[in-house]
Formats: sequence, structure tokens, C-alpha cells
Amino acid sequence: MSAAAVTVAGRTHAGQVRTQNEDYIGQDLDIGAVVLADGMGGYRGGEIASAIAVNTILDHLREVLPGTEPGEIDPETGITRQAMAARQAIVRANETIYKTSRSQAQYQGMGTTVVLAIFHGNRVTIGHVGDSRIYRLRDNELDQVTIDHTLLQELVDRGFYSPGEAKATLNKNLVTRALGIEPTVAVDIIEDVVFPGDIYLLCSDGLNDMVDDEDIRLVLRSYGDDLEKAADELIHLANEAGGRDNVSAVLVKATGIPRPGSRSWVRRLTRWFQ
Ligand SMILES: [Mn+2]
Repeated sequence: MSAAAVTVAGRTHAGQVRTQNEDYIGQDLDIGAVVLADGMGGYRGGEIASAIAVNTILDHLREVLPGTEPGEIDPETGITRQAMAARQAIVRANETIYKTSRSQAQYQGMGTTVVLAIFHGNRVTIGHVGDSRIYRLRDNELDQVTIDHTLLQELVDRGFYSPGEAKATLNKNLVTRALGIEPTVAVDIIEDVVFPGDIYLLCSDGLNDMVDDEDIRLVLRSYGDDLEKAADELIHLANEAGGRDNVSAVLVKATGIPRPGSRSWVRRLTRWFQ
């Protein structure tokens, strides 16, 4: 089996204001996969959409990943099997949510973000849609690995606003991409080399809207040897700051990874359309 040895701790909480929790998290350590989704939509639609996303993705990966080698390249496309599997799994989740929302009136318009990480060998393959994030703590520095699919981020990218101006001016929760809204979806895929001691954090916006990056960094630095405690502390900080949204955090630490000779790199693959 090709999955990397990883330690995982996940938490999800409704927060201090909302009665329902529309976030959903899942993992399958046999295939090295962790997933987090933040759903939206009336009459339990958000809960349904995020649960479908996580379960469809894990089911698909359980079908296609066993038997693949870490970092195995598909000769036809030149990209890793794990990157192809991540993209296919997210596309399949999109289709399932879209069909469900079209076939049942009460679920019309439901959707969800998703972030997925597959750990294999000394690599991680990440797929994401929407504004749920992945951060990485390495040598006590915290980096945001994913780029939000939000109106705010798009306008900053195009130079209309500085990040500070945009945060003050715009509704920062306007997501420009989500699963279940359109029949097709563009998936961002990122591959990263994992170093011993790296900690990856998957989170919903209920965490990073409530807790500054610096405070997230301090928690991971302080409790990095006890992921369960670190996850509890992140949820606690979000709730203490007001807990205005559902809040989820999944922490992953890769163990038994040989330190690669080359410098770290992040490879951002082309945006894939169905
Ligand atoms: Mn949210």
C-alpha cells in the first residue's frame, strides 16, 4: 500500500451562534486521505452537501488508489496518479451533489467547499474548491498552501485592491467556486514535498475568520507533539473569539518520512476543467 504513515486529529463544532453544523470532516488513513467540507444551503442542504462531498471523495479514492505507488506518474498525462484521483474524486462529488439538488426541491441550490489531502511517500497531493484552506507549519513558519476561491481573493489577484483594502471593503465570504452549483467544476490541484515534522492543517473559514494566522501558528508550535490537544485548542480559540460560524480543523503530521536532499517546492498544476 502506498499511503504515508500519518497521525491525524480532527474536530468539528457548530460554533457559538449556529444551531446546525454544516461542516463535515472525514479520513481514511489506509489510503492516506483526509477531507474537509463546509456546506451551504437551506433546510439541511448544507449538511447534506458537505457529507456527500466527503463520503463520495473517500469512496472514489478507495476504489482507485490501492495499487498505486507514491508519486507514480501517469504516462499519458505526465501527472501523478494521486493528482488524477484527487481531481476525479472531487468532480464526482460535484456531480452527485448537483444531481441531488436538482432532483429534490428542498435541496435546491445546496453546495459545499472542499479541501482534500492525500499523503503518499514523502509527498502530499491537495485538491480544493472554495474558501476552506490548507496551511502548513514547517520550521515554525506557517504558510497558507491553498488560495481561496472568493471574490475578495480574485480582486486582490487582479490588482483592484490590496489585501488590507479588500478585507475592509468586501464581503469576504463571497465564494466564487463551490461543489454542487454547476454541472462541472474547476478543481485546483497542488503537490508538495513533505518534510519530517511538517504539520498540515485543513480548516473551514469558521477558524481562519475568527483566529489570526499568528495565533494558529502559535498553537501548532506549542502543541505540535499532541495533535489532539492542538485541534481542541484551535476550536476553543474560534469559539472564544465569538464562534460566528461552524468551525473545523483537521491536523496531519507525517511520520517516518526521509528528509529529501532537495529544497522544498510547491507545484501548482494547471486548473483543470471537466
Ligand atoms: Mn463556514
